[in-house]
Amino acid sequence: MRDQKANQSENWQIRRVSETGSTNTDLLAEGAQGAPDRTVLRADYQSAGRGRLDRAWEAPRGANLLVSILFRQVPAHTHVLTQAVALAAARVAREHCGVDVVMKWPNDLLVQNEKVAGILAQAGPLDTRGVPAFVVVGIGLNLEWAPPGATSLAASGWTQSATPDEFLLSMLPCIDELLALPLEEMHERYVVQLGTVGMRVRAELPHDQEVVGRATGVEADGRLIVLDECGVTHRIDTADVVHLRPAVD
Ligand code: BT5
Repeated sequence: MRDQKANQSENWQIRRVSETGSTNTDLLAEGAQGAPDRTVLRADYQSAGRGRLDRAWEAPRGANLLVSILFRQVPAHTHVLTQAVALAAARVAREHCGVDVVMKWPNDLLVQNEKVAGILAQAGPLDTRGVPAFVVVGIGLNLEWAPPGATSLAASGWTQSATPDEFLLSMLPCIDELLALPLEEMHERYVVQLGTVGMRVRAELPHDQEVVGRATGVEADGRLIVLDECGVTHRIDTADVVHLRPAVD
């Protein structure tokens, strides 16, 4: 396995490996060994890339961005970190590559309702106050390749291409900027980018349950608010959300 320092900046310790199992798994292990805040690990290829709920994340060697970031400055609501990574990726897709990306709750990036990126956040061990010592946020973003049913920035007609390194190096200062914002402003930016609010959605919950209704907002703690057909409001922590159509009511 090739392992080289790709870049060192003031805030970020960036490493690139040609191949690994999962960059998230690696950084969770490195975090337990004391790896510093804002350690970044990017792989050209993952042999065991992970999605949420132990699903697989696929990408051919070198085609897409596969990267994880370790944060030791963990805010009270850890989802702020995933939101910052998602917002930064959406901004680079738009400003660097010319592709308008919509976010789907909690942290998927879509182009025309097809997934172009997914995020997996995993917490390290909890300290005595119940706060994780660190959080690892991994993003897989399809630059050049996508599986059937998903899309890539290339297939979405990017006006300017980006290599995984170029995309990553553009994202990192955006993450710094977003995490420096007051929490309310960060929340507002997230909600504005979120295509989910105002849509009729199906939220597929754990244990084969589901809620269908209108997504009306997101709580400060990251939970999605869905008003179902019976007028019952649900505050949803964890689910796979399907955008059905814009809500008319
Ligand atoms: C996610 O999970 O969307 C989170 C993906 C996070 C991947 C990154 S890559 C760097 C870091 N290291 C890791 O090991 N993981 C992170 P989820 O919402 O559960 O979506 C997973 C589902 O997306 C799979 O079951 C497939 O159906 C689909 N999928 C797999 N590869 C895909 C791709 N390249 N593009 C779009 N969809 C994909």
